[in-house]
Amino acid sequence: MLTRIDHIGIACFDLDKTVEFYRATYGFEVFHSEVNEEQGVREAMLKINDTGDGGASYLQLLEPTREDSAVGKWLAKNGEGVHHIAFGTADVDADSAAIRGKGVRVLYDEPRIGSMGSRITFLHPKDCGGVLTELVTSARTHE
Ligand code: CMX
Ligand code: CO
Repeated sequence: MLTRIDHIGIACFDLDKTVEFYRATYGFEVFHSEVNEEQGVREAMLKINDTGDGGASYLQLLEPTREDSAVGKWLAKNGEGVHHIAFGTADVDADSAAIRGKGVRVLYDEPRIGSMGSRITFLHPKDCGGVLTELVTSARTHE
């Protein structure tokens, strides 16, 4: 069951500058940062609030590490902006299987590793009304 908005993914050209914008404008601080080479991103997670399911909601600021990555290609085409939304679930395997059964393309056969050791998969934006949609099980839930 999907129980929270886990994060909103925002693509940017300059992560440090974007982190500073969110700090100076809203007072949001970096909760966690990492490079995910498989996804081709350098990212910062800004925690916004805890959620009723024991998880939390974040903004995920994303800078591409290479031009041919998903975020690099998207930025070249669209410029900076909202890249994807992510729903949190205690069981990404069960939810992605159920959603695949409804005819929505799930991009990975097996969930991959996302922010903070989470397990993630994506739904094709063309099957979701133009919204790239991620499903996340946080490390706290699956460890
Ligand atoms: N939101 C909405 N539509 C998108 C999109 C996005 N983020 N990215 C691509 N599209 C659309 C394109 O506009 C294009 O549409 P048109 O054919 O109408 O022009 C179509 O999808 C195909 O796009 P593309 O540029 O040719 O890109 P690809 O097909 O190579 O890749 C996708 C698209 C979704 C398969 C790829 O971006 C992907 O695998 N994404 C999942 C991984 C990811 O995004 N990782 C970064 C975040 C990591 C994290 O969150 O931790
Ligand atoms: Co994400």
